[in-house]
Amino acid sequence: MTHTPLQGFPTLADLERVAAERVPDRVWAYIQTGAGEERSLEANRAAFRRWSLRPRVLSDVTSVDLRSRILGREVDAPLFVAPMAYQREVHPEGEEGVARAAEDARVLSIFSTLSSASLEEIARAAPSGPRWFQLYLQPEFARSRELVERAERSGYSALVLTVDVPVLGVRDRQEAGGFAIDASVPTGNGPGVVPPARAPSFRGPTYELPANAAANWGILDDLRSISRLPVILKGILSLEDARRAARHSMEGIVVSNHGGRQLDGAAASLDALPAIAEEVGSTLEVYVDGGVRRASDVLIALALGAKAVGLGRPILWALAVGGGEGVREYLSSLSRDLATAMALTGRRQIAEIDRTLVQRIP
Ligand code: FNR
Ligand code: LAC
Repeated sequence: MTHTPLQGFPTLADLERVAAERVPDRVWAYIQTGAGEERSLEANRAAFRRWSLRPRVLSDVTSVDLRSRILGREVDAPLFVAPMAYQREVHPEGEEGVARAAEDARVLSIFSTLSSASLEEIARAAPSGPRWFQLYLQPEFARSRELVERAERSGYSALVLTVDVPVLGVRDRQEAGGFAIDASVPTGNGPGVVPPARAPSFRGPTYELPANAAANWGILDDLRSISRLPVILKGILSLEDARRAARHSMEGIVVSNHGGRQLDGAAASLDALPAIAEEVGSTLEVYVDGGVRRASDVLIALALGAKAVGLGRPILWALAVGGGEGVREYLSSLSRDLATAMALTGRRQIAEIDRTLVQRIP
């Protein structure tokens, strides 16, 4: 057998443990942190444990097909790599390694405005994608517009507007570890690109934020006026906002609490999913991320109405341990485990994963 970077890490817990040893402590604190007491971070995992699977038997599972469509494009599995900033801090291959791995696996990947590599470098590393660009609004719309135009020119096929970061969440673990999200962390998309503010400033009697925080729903019309790309809103947790996204003709939403990194106490992504998917799932595509670790998590999320399921921190653990090759291996083992879980539940195709597959644990 040929040697692979993740060999010797039989469980995800092993991968996480070794990743912690491979990256500097401050970067590890940045990756792992949740906001505040990390209630929402923990809630994401706990939410999956409240559902069990109802396997069906004797369904001839000699052939299991994970292929799916995301906004019309065929992919090999209903998974996506969530956008995550600063990937060269985790491994020198950074976003380019992740992009190549996702392209090899024919899985959708999404890249942050705050990527270490430029969006053009990422596109060159994995030209056939599929790849989406995640936008953090810039203080001046002209700057956001430049990023959108560059993404469109470089073959990104959708825009993901992250809407849950008017200001960064309060992240004690990250701050204690000495990692500050500010201009001191190198990014690839140009010196003019600014991250969201770390905290509001008191300008008595009110607290003020920079203009990145100024957006309201009108920004969606502005985005439509400068780009023909589909727009997905990332960071929706309420039915009201999901309905509003549908009324604004968004192509998709990501039900997400940002991996528990923003508002401590916000609902677990999975808990918010079923009602939202039921209400708007026939109007736009509903995706989810947060706490997805194993194939059974993917099944539960799909059964509760997600069209595709996002992976955050496990991608960075695999990147830390094995570079792009590590990510490729993680994606292929997760896909294989998903095929196993489908065989064990009597589902041959993704379309056969429906609400009857899960039951709430009393
Ligand atoms: C993120 N996330 C994120 N989201 C986003 O829209 N833009 C970004 O730049 C980042 N950056 C980022 C960095 C790191 C280190 C992490 C862990 C996360 C949130 C990410 O897209 C996703 O919502 C969560 O990570 C999903 O939760 P899990 O899978 O990490 O539990
Ligand atoms: C984070 C921001 C950058 O979660 O999205 O770290």
